Amino acid sequence: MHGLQSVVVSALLAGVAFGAVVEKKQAKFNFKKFSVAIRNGQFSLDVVDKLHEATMPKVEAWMAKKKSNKCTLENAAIRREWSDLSVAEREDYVKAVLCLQSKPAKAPKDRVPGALSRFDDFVATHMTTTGPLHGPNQLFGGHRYYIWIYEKALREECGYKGYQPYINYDRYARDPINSSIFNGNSSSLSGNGAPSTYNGVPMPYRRPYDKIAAQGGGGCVTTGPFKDMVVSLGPLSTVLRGIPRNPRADGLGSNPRCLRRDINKESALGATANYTYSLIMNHPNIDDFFNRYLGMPQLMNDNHPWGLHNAGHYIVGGDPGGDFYASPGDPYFYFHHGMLDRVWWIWQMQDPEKRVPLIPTGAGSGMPGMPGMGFGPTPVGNPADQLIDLNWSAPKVKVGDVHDSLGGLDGEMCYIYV
Ligand SMILES: *[C@@H]1O[C@H](CO)[C@@H](O)[C@H](O)[C@H]1NC(C)=O
Ligand SMILES: *[C@@H]1O[C@H](CO)[C@@H](O)[C@H](O)[C@H]1NC(C)=O
Ligand SMILES: *[C@@H]1O[C@H](CO)[C@@H](O)[C@H](O)[C@H]1NC(C)=O
Ligand SMILES: *[C@@H]1O[C@H](CO)[C@@H](O)[C@H](O)[C@H]1NC(C)=O
Ligand SMILES: [Cu+2]
Repeated sequence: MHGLQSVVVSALLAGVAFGAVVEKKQAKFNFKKFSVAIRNGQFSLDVVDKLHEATMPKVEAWMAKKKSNKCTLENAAIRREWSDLSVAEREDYVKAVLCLQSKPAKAPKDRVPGALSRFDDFVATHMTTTGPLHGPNQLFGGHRYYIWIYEKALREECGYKGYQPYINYDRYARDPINSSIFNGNSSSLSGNGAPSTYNGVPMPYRRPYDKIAAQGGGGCVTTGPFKDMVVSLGPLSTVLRGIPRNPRADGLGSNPRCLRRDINKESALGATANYTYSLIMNHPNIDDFFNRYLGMPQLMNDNHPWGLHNAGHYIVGGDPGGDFYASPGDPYFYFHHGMLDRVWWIWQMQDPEKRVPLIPTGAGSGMPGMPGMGFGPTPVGNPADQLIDLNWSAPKVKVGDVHDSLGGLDGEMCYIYV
């Protein structure tokens, strides 16, 4: 089912008045009307949401002009913000993730004995491809493809009818623990970890704030749908102490343990809408945008100078969420990278013709915000032809083929954010 249609159906099930759109679904795309119909009225539009809306005419003009394939705005899938889903839709999403966690792994057993489920296949893939996937050429496109493949698995293997939700950090930054995403009830992604002696995350070279202080969690998650989840792969570069070591040096052995988190408001406050807006609008150069996204150069005399990527990761931190290699082992990962993908998309759409093909080079990145972050192998030849290799999880694709979320992969990749 196509995006607009499936949202129409689920919005109807959720009791949202949506008749006009049902009748006119073949008519010209009307983002404004559409977005109003599916938003959670509890949240007003933040400055990035407003920018997003204001950008849609550029998207429409570009789609009308570019050589079309089968992807159109009318049939594009729609990725929505978590709180814009109804409670029933949130539960459907959670059910699909639990389903993926219950299906047998496809990763080769001899190479990845620690992959216990289809969900773990994705974690393992991220671990075996961490280097190239985080090089400047692939960080954006590689993660776009990775999330898209995960979304496909939820839909095709677990019957999920929606699309991958994203987290608009700004909605939760002031009280993440009490939010629809982390309050620990049945329609959340589970809650905080139990108290522990966790110290927080060093954020070197930022002064005077060079650490995301722990906020009291760090132990096992005890509430919500993922409280009994078995984390098996890793750790490889954990921010927590006292995690049992993986039996294999590459972290791919089986190491069953609980999901640990420190839901962290101090981290989240580095991802409020004003930071995101500034990231998008004040960095027209692709390398500057890439660097700021990763928190480089390090901000001085700023209360929350982490950079959007770090800030979003350490809202949960913990294990494996705070592990550079194994972080997709916390189901939250896909919400965070969904938002990052939305941010990149809004950045691209400020000038689609020019910006869609742009690939960061890594120039001027200075000290990395996380170990290895932003530093993959130097590409040989045209970076757009570099292959994104997700091992057993997906066919290899060229970086340049996933830069357009509205028509990449010959039109197979076709989605927008609302
Ligand atoms: C969550 O909300 C409750 C009551 O609404 C409040 O007492 C508590 O302090 C809040 N928790 C946090 C971490 O802000
Ligand atoms: C869980 O929390 C969310 C956010 O506060 C709320 O909308 C929902 O009704 C709660 N209950 C259930 C069963 O999900
Ligand atoms: C965002 O707003 C906060 C709170 O007002 C402020 O401390 C911070 O410096 C702002 N950040 C940016 C990038 O404007
Ligand atoms: C996965 O892909 C990476 C990147 O191409 C490659 O280096 C690695 O050997 C592959 N690993 C496995 C287990 O196939
Ligand atoms: Cu990653």
